[in-house]
Amino acid sequence: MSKAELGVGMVGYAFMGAVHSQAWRTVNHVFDLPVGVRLAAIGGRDPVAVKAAADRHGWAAAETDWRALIERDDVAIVDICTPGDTHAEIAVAALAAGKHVICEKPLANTVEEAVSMASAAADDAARGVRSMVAFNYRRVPALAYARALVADGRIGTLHHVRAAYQQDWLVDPSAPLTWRMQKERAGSGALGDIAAHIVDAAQFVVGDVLSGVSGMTETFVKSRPLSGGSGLSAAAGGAGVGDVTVDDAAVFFGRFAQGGIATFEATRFATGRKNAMQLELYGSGGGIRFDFERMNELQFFNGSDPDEEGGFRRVLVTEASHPYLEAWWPPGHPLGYEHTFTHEFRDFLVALDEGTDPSPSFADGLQVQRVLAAVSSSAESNSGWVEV
Ligand code: 4PW
Repeated sequence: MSKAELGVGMVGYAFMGAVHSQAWRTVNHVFDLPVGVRLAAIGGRDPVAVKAAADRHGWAAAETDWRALIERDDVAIVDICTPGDTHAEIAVAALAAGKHVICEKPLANTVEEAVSMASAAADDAARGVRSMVAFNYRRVPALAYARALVADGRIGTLHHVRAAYQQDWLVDPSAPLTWRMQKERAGSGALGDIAAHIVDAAQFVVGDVLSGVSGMTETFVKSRPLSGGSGLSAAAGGAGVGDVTVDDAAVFFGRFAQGGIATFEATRFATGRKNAMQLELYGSGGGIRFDFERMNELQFFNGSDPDEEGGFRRVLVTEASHPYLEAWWPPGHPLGYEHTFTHEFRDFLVALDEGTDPSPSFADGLQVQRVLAAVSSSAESNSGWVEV
């Protein structure tokens, strides 16, 4: 008997749209899943560009109105890859239409929007409509394995977390102003775009949530050209220069609810760093270090090793027994960024089939949003500690 097939309708076709397309195309060819997917329709406002994206990425149809896309009978899953200012409206409408929803991070631009999304998701989960926020770095096998090590007590009682997400694509002051630098579209800058990832990853690996934070943010370049650039750096459009209305960098520290303290650094001005996402954990019995630039490895210090043989050891996370890797290549054959999205969709489809809530839920996305808002509030008012 052929397996059930769910149609996906994806809104957005730029960087994230391309990455998600690849993962939707791949997921059923890698994992043996009880449910299949079909790339039913892709949505975007520009008719020529969205048709080109449909052809390039393998979507059966293109829509220029997201409302028409979510109403389609052949769409059962709505995948939101648009800037943050549209997330709440699309997600709430899609859930109301009975469609399962995956939404890119950060969940929304404000806590209020995230509350409306989490509450719609909770109501709709009761009638079997599922939702998930797309924190893909959770699905790096090494980070999923790090979580298992922590849960197994392999580093003992947690004392310290150090998290950093460093990029440098804005260090050139002539780099154009993109939607990611406009508060009304993106909500915030490095904070929502990349600190959101390390907050989620740290909480995921630790298995706890931040209870309070204190932070500061900085905008190093206050205005930028409105034209030029391409890809991630494509300008928002217009003539002359426009104001940067978000943070270029954010640094903050926080405390976990069950103990342990953490520092976070998110920046687009770390010259020479392209996409360095790092997480370190130190406990009473050991330590773990991860760097996305070596995403197939963990550094693990086992405190019970004899002193003479101590030191961080390189663990190659490429065994079939590591998370997600039973479906991929033989040991020693590494994965990349795009595979984290394949894993994300695998987990989503498994949850749909089992009738369980996928993780991270919109409620989890809301909790991250509250952390980001607390950092903003601390930074803007220069007020120090803010409870989450
Ligand atoms: O989600 C993140 C993006 O918004 C990404 O993983 C990297 O940082 C690449 O672009 C931004």
